[in-house]
Amino acid sequence: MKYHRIITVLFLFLSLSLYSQRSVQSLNAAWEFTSEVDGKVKIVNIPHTWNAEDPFRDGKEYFRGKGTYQKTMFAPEAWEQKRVFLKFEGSNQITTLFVNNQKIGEHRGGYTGFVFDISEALNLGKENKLRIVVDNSHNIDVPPLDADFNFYGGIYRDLELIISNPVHFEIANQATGNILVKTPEVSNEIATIQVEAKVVNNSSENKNSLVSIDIFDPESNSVKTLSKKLSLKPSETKSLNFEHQVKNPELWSPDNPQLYRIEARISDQKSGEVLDVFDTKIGFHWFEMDAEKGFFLNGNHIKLVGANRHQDFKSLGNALPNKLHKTDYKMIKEMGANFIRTAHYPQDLEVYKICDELGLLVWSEIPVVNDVTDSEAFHSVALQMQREQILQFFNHPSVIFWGYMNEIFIRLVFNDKITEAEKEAKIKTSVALAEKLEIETKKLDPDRLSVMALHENEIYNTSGIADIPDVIGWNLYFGWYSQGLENFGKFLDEQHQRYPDRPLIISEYGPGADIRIQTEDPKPWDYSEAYQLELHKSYLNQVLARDFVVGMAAWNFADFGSSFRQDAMPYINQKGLVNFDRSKKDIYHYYQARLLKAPFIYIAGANYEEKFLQDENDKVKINVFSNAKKVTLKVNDSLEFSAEVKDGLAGFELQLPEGEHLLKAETETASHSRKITVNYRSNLLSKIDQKELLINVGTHVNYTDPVTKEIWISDQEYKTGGFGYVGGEVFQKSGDKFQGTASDIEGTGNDPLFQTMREGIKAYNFDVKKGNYKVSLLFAEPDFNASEENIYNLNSAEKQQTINLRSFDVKINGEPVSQDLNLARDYGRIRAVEIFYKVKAENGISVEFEANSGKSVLSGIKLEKL
Ligand code: GCB
Repeated sequence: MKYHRIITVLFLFLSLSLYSQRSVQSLNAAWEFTSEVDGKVKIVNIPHTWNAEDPFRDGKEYFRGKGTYQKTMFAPEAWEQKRVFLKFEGSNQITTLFVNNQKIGEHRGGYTGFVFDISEALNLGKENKLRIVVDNSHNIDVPPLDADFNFYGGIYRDLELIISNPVHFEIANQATGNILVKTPEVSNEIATIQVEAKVVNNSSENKNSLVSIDIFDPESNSVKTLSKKLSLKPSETKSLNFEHQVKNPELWSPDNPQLYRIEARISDQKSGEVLDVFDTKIGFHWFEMDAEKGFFLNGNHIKLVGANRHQDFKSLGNALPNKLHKTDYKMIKEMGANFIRTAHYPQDLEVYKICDELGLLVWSEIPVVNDVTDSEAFHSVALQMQREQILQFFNHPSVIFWGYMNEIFIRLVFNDKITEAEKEAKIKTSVALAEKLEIETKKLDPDRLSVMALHENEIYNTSGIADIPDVIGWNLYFGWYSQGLENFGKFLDEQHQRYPDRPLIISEYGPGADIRIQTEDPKPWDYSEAYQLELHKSYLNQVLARDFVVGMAAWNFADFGSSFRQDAMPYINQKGLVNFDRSKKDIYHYYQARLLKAPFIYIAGANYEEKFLQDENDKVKINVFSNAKKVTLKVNDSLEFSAEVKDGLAGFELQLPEGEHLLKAETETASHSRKITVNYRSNLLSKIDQKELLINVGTHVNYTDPVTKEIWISDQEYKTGGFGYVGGEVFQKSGDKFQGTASDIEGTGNDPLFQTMREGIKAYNFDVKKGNYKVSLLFAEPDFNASEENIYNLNSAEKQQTINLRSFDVKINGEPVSQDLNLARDYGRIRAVEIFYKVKAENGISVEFEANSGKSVLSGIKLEKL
């Protein structure tokens, strides 16, 4: 008991002594939340968004409007001598704070932090009413106006209550309490530190204090203490500057991210009482950019290779606990990357901290994406965002680029209704804004590089906008939105030749990939993991072959939510190297093989363990990713093969009998195993008693249903004695995309299975033995263009709204089973329809399709023995 009391007293003493300085605590728990959606009161915790689900259910119709958070907070009398602040790390996108019904302030913009001083509005010794109204409606004066990601509304990052002494380092401004530490000159021998601290006196008395700066090295040894006396009049704020030169600094780099610590302190001159303490970590480095040779850090050349990262996560929207932010960046580092772009907005503070610690170089940018409003208000919010990101993340050595625009002309280029005059005006206001942002960036931070990302269009050159920043980022999608992987390198060479003084970086590239879709014969837009590998491998090689290309950032580290997308998985952009829940796609491991220095080996095909070969003469293709020169592959611990590794990949072609096989890939120092199962297509009908046969009609890819685990194998033409289609052709909505239709198929989660189909098909035959069978046919009426507004997908074929109703009869072995089957009329367009028929077969099964109008279609077929 006694012991317990001592602990309590000690605790009180400790917390009081801390409390006499600055107290920072979260104010995340238990807010009463209501939104305009239903007006119902819910109790929620921050981080919170009201859009965690609806963008994935309602697409573009997801709720954008107002949400209100309320709670009461008791303000003790002891706060009489204090200042009280609310610090928001991020709230999307216009946030208004009321305390006891008095409006304290409003903040515009959803991706940077901001602080409100609520001291004057509080009733001490009483409960106080806090009300925060957050609005994520489209607002023409707040960027982003339009983008390929969801604008999740809510207070989605931590909310802090800060209680400070009246004399403190400034908290309520755009830097949200950050003290700026500059390192203008760094070499191996010496590093200059300049600390700029603003000290505020919020009291009604003159205050004499001592401000000191302690510098600690990465091993926590004190390097230097600097101090200055400061006298402040009531309500006065003064800036203090300190400078010190550190000899033989331990430099920061991705391989060796050494961090120094600065502790800034204000104490009362007379009593010595500590009034405020602020801690920040810094790193020493210097860098240069050369349009011919690329990026140099601390005198060493570094090819920047990494990824872009969106901040949302499956089922959470953008309201992530800090742990998940950290996990993402750890995964990026473990992939071997040294570079990250926080596309398309500043991210959680935690992100910059973890990048400092892990050694990841950062391109941080503000969300001026796709379009600009020609208004003073829009320009000023954009400028404010840039100021906030620079001031808030200033000290982080990981940041090397400040970005301020992404594909700013893309809306313009795809808008055929815009007049020439309107176009000119748009270009003018965009260039004017870029110029202002450039000036502001350099004014605040002359030592870092400015950058913007462009899409593949001449308008960036002709408008002059590409001449404004230090570095140009190209978002290039050759092999996806435009054709030909090799055109990527050609485009870069041409740009470099025309603009030899312009440093170029590849700010985005990548195809959509869905782990349910597998093939050994990849084609653009089939969403297979194999095509993802082909594209990334080619881009990596083309960048590594060009010294003048500063680096590359894959689009995207993870799949992310995008309400207007109708890809293989509706409402999700699937260009991630990992899935929306961060489970890894194969390509993640390919990057490991290309980038890691530690021994690495991985047998590709985590989602492709069941193989369907033609027969015993056919071969299984196995890719092993490794950074060794040579790898061996053991099969069932008996056979052994070896192959050279080229571009991180060793390819094996194995002739294997049907059944399960254990593969073990080895180098001298690493190994990896995987089981595969081999099936021969030539035997599938004779084994129909044991296993049903499922065919993904109208496509060259296998599709795995993630729920039933059924594998729908790629289609084949009928040959006597086997199974397959007769007549018709692969349905492709647009010529160069092997995708079928891009629409969200209603009534199924297996969209890709229904999106691809064979049109004009005459029959599907199975040469099976006499018996009772069940034949299931899968259909979807594709003639409806739902992706019209997907500006990234548009091509002329897609623009045509073709709504042809089609009708056809289905017969099985000559017997009519469905007559005048009109999918649109009977089931609706873009809806998954599955019909099974029970069949008595005497001598094989032939499912025949006969069109009455338009062309027949078939998406899938399943044969089961009854
Ligand atoms: C881009 C955009 C990015 C999109 C990406 C895509 O160029 O900058 O926001 O998500 O393309 O996947 O189309």
